[in-house]
Amino acid sequence: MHRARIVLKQIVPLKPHLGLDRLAPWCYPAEGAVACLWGSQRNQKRHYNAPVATEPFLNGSSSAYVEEMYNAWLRDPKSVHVSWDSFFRSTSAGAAPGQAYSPPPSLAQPQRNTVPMSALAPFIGGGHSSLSSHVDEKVIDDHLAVQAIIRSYQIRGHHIAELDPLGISSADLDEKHPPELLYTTYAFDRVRSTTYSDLQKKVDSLMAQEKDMDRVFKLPSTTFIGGKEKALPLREILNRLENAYCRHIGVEFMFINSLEQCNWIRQKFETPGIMEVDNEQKRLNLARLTRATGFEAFLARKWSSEKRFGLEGCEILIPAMKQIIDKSTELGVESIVMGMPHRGRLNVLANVCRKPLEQIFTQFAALEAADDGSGDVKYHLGTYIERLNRVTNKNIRLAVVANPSHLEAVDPVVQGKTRAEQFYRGDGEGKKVMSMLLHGDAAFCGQGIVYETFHLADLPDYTTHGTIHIVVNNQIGFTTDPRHSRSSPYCTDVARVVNAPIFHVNSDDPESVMHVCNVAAEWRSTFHKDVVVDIVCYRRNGHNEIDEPMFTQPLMYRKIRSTKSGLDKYADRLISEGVVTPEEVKDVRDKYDKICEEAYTNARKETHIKYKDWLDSPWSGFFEGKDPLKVSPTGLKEDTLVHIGKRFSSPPPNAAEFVIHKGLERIMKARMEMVENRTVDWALGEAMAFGSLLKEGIHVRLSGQDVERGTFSHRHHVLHHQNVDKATYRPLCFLYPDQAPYTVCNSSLSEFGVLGFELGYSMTNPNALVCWEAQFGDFNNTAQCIIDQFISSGQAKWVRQSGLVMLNPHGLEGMGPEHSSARVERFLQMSSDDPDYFPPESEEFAVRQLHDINWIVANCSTPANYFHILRRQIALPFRKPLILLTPKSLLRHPEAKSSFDLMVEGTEFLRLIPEEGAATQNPDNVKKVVFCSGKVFYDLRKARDEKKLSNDIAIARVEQISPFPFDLVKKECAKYPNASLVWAQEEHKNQGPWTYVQPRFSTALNDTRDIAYAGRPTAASPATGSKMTHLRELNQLVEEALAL
Ligand SMILES: Cc1ncc(C[n+]2csc(CCOP(=O)(O)OP(=O)(O)O)c2C)c(N)n1
Ligand SMILES: [Mg+2]
Repeated sequence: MHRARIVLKQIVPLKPHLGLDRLAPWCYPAEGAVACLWGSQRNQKRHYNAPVATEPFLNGSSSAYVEEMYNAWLRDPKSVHVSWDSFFRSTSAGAAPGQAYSPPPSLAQPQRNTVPMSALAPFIGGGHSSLSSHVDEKVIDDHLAVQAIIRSYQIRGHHIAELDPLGISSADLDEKHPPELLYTTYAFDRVRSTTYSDLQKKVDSLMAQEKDMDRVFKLPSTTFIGGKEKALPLREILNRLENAYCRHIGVEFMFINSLEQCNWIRQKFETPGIMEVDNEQKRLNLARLTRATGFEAFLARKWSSEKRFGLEGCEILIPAMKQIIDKSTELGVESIVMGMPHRGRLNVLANVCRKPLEQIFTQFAALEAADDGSGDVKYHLGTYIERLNRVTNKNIRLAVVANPSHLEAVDPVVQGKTRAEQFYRGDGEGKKVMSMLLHGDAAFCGQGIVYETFHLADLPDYTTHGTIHIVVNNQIGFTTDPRHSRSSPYCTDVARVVNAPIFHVNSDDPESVMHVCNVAAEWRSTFHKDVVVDIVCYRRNGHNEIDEPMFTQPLMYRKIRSTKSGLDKYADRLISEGVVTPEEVKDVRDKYDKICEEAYTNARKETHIKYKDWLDSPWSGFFEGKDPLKVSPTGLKEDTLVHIGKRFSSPPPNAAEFVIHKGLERIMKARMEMVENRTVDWALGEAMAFGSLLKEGIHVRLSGQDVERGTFSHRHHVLHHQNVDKATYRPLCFLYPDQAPYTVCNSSLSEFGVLGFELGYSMTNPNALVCWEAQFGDFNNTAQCIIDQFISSGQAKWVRQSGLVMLNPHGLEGMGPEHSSARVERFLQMSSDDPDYFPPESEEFAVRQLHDINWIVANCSTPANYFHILRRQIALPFRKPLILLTPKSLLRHPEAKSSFDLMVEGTEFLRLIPEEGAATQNPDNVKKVVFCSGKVFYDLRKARDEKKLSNDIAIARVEQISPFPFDLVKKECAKYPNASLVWAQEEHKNQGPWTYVQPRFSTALNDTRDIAYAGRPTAASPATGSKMTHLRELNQLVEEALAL
């Protein structure tokens, strides 16, 4: 009846509620929605004071019913059930309380832990005279109804939980009371009221007169509300259900398709007394809340006009995160990787990570940076801390991953980093390392990357074995009301796709918040699955501290202004409970304020800010003692090439019965022949790069859509037994007994999510080659945010390096506008090398350029060069992302093969492959030098040779486009002093490398010679959809390039 009172309290004043309906926020609640709340009044029962009322199984108003039975029995003992007959006989004969009732022999022995039907018979309302079939049916019906009510509370109780600390709107955007949560719906004796005035009149009498309320019902095994009791009166059942599901916690879990997991959750919320906490925990909550609140207040005082995206209105987030960390460490977690947006970030760094306050405060000063990079605003920076958890006395590592403004984009990065940490620690079940992701309500439901990230949750090569998500659900996104920012009832509905339980909780009830945090941590530790804590709160200020929220949310903010802070409410409560004194409360506040003041004084003494203080992934030991300009050799001993080549070309050793597809047998045979002929094609070159790194102890991971076989069926890193399901063999995992692990994994169909994940993976350990391959390069733009915000600019913003390799199949081959271009122009446009600056020529020219640039963009035309550039990623003394354009038709092109001679010791990656043919013999007579990159080289060379122009035209390949090989271009041009220069590309003029290379050629040549363009004209679309047009264009561009 608690619910009834609450609902009635809300509706009787008939005042407008804020935002009751998505389209008409000013509407009153629909009458029908509440009319069914109330059943009919029942006739008053006479009170009966017979001694039987002292029987322990009888209580309260059930004695009224007993009186009826008794009167009937007095009139005619046969008119009541034999059990009543026996009972009244015994009591009349003076049996002691508890001894009078004995079950009739006709009824079967009850099973353990069950309540026999006969035991319930005495409580059946309606004055039935025997346990007739009619009565049986009613008992059953009513029990079924009770079961249904219980189930309804479990399924839908959250809809009516009191989640909004402001009390003005419903977290599910629906003010209606679900009818299945009204016991009257279950027809114990249903008469519907229809009007509010009816309701008003009936309120008091209904409370007192609901007859069914005192009937006792056996509890089904799907509830834990009884504790040790197996049956309860309906009133108590409803009370306990209300307490479990409709107070300050709303639990969404009944969609989970595991009975075990549902029961686990029921138990965590239904067990009587489970939410009680001791005074020590209460004081800890208060202390933590005090620090969280004090931190924001301090910042507001010192820097009142600075944006900091404060946490006011959800300060409870800090104790909540700490509770999760405490519980998780207690359960064995040693490292937590966190991702979070702007809101409350500084507070998290200060009070969760315990980053020195001085470092945080220094960020508010306009100080010079002590190290390289352009830096980032303070509420984006990452951090990494190792410290003792004082509550559990265990060491814990906490990392907050730096992130851009782009909300939720950090999610997959966090997951990848977490997965990598688990991998390197051998933590195959995620017991030691876990991720925690924080979200804003609007972003959580609005950003598709959230969904893409969730879908990695259970994939064998991507799972982090459960993430704890926390939503700071302040019921607003910048200025937008949730009714206009989402179509789902809750902002958390996206989590349902992975069967994650969702705990909505009212931020103003710290103990409920801590309870759901404990349950979330236990859930993850038990089931290793995702879980969501949705803290329903408010935002005390505008979107940031200098924003005026009254422009757009006047009523909400009027309410907020008159709402006491969460800290004040909790402090008042604990004072009234006698847990703390007002002096203690003040003392804790003052102490923290003093800590802040001291740090503030120290921060003012700082002269520089240090970006390195904000590193989220320190690579201890990697940079120390290294010559920053020394690259290790990438060529290999021939023996190694042969060994890897043969292993890669062989079926499982000693497994004659492993049946390989006939087509694959042919491929393997051809590979073996290449090894014997000392040549490699693309796939073999790649395998040798991977295999040799594995041999050197470098973990290699290749991830992306269909990468195991390769989109173009060229790779085949996983052999499938043709007769045994899921029996596979990965040759590269079995090259050497002591090799590093190789992971090759087909990913979900997500670029944004998976590229972000691999980026995160690459951040954990520099001694790994992490590659992501796009199905076609064209699709990388759905991950544009990861490319722009993290890969191209991550080091500059966050002093964080990554050696991630992006493989982007690229080439205009007549496959239409979406299967042709990886949009190399975009990558090049974001390259940070200066087109007008020719760095000093020296031995270290190449490595210095690599050191200084933000990433490397290359289009290799030979397998040997591909092999070297992959190996060079690890040979470098630092890490840079590598954007590779990779071939399609070249994968099988008979000329696109390399000899071992180009891969053995002493060989290296060629940034530019000069002309090597006839033209070099008489360079003064060469009329034209054609520069190009990638596959078009083969078209140009073929046409040139067919035209017999090999003496007249030299063709040079720019393999590393960025950083631009100024030195080698200059040299190649100088070789042919009388030649005209042309850049030939297959991409359209406004695309491809042209706009990048043109000014750099001028710089390389000191503006002494011009370079012309030969290629497709400008276009809006990357490629034609017509095969014929494609061929005509190709022909034209080749003709133009070779024209003399
Ligand atoms: C991808 C993206 N789009 C838009 C923005 C601009 N923006 C910054 S905060 C914000 C509102 C976020 O609302 P919510 O997720 O509820 O977080 P809150 O600020 O309420 O904590 C928006 C739209 C952004 N940062 N990122
Ligand atoms: Mg919000």
